[in-house]
Amino acid sequence: MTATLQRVAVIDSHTGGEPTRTVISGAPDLGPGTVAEQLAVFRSQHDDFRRAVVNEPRGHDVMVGALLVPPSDTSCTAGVIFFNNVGYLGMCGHGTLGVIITLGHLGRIQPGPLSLETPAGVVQAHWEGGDRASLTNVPARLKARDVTVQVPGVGVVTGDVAWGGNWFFLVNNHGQTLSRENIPRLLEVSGNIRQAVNAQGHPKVDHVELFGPPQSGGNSRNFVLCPGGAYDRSPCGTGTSAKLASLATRGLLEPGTPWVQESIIGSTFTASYTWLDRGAGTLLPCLSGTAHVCAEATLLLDDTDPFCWGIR
Ligand code: PYC
Repeated sequence: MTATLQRVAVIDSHTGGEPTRTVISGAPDLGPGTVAEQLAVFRSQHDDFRRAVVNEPRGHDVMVGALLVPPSDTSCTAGVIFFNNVGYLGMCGHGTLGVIITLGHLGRIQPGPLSLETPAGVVQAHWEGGDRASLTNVPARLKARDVTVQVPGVGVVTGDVAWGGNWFFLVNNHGQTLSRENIPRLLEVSGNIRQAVNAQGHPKVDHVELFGPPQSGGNSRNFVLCPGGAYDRSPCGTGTSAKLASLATRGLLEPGTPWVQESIIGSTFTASYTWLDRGAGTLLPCLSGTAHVCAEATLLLDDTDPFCWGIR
């Protein structure tokens, strides 16, 4: 059989330890339209490409993909669609920082402001030059506070359902130690919590965020379970945004006051917010952090390879 070899140029980066694989060229044409419309085409017609880029044997469960696409909003530098081992993300904070540092590495942007169109809306960002960037996320809000769930193997847990570009369940009273040694147990507990909260019929929670005391000078440490079962090595940009919504709505954090969120491996994002509509409880989170480019590669997609489209 003659192989059809598709070449896909990617740049890998990590943001506080969490990987982003930015697809530069070689992706399917998703046609015209908004980035949300292009995502619909990606999802319905090219899901095999998503699997090939982020899943084994070329990727792994932690990898988040970022496909650069033409923006429909001409004020934007680029459109970007985020995806992972099991599907698509409306928005991704660490991934946005990774894409900005990648665009800088490619010489496609200069230090200063830029806008990116995502399926969840336009994100304003700023590249400081070097490894530091910031972004103003899509509006965040607290949807339901003090939701109580009975979790098998854990007991009664109370948390908030909040939107930060993805849906989160935010938990303080989980009774677990947030340490790297305890990660297998944290994965089990957060997985059980997600199952229990989703059985209650809230907006489908795709991420669970457990909070504990800071360990390296921040305001709080977190552990974030991602949709495909991996944990976020970064403090999770959309998760930190959801946390701001919870704190702000409870009157525990004033607008403009910095909140330093530590990840389970000790990397940090510094975040703050302004109210978008105080009455409606919507706010604009602003996040800053660092990302580093760590590889330039060409993926080879050989359609005679039985595992060409990923193992999953
Ligand atoms: O930073 O928003 C984020 C994120 C979502 C999933 C992994 N990272």
